Amino acid sequence: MSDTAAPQLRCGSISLDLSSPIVMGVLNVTPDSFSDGGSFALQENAVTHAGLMLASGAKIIDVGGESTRPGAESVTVQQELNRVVPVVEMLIKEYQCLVSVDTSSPEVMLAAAEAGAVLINDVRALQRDGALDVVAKLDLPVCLMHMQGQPVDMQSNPQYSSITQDVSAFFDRRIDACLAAGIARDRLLLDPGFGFGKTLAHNLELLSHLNRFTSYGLPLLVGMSRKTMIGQILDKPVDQRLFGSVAAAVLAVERGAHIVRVHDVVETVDALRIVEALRLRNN
Ligand code: 8Y4
Repeated sequence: MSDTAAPQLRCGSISLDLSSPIVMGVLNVTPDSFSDGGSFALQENAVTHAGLMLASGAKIIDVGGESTRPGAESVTVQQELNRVVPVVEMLIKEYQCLVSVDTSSPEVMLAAAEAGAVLINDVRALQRDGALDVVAKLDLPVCLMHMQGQPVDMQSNPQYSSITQDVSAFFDRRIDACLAAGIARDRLLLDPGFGFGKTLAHNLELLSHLNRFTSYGLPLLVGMSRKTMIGQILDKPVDQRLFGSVAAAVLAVERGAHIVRVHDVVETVDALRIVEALRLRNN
């Protein structure tokens, strides 16, 4: 197997250069209460926030309408469509930016792609009925993320014989399933899924050995921003995890991550520019 990912990722008509680290900005369109996410105010707000992230150096905006936080309840496909599709449309119209859609529903993948999304980010790695076929037809890049269990119960008692081996075996199975469904290998990205059915020890082992996953020769995406693992190490609530999250992003890129999914774009972009300066100096 090759040890270097393709330096370019084809996303629709745009080619993303992965030879330096890419920041993906998180755009949640999940209302906390009172509305179903279809409200115009919430959508306007989301678009403004995306504009700030793009101006700060985010190269991709990841739009999600399903909360996959530990213990989160599931949403209907219609709720997800109402939340995600108008925002994708507005982002393309306003900024002509690269939009990724964070979804596991084939209906949402299709509708978001029609609205202009060029990357599918699926925390369930195309395991829902119909998802493989839709992505094969769309011919868009797709991120295959590892998760043990489902969001509602994934943190109850995560267990592995060896986390890196288990995650690799999962990647092997999902890559095979994608190829069998007619998805080209150069459409795939991999993500070990920090926090998705993992204890702190599991997450640290994954981060420590992240470079093992570069042997697939596929782009690696990671998300640790503000997550519980950062909170556990720092013993701090979600609004005080900025510096820890930035450190985690730096460590991940040092270990081979190509794309980092983050909330705090300015800070992460600056930190990664330092990493990049040293990398260029040493090459
Ligand atoms: C505070 C902040 C507490 C964030 C929890 C969270 C990933 C992902 C998520 C990831 C990829 C989250 C959609 C979870 N995490 N997609 N999505 N990789 N590819 N939780 O790690 O941010 S949502």
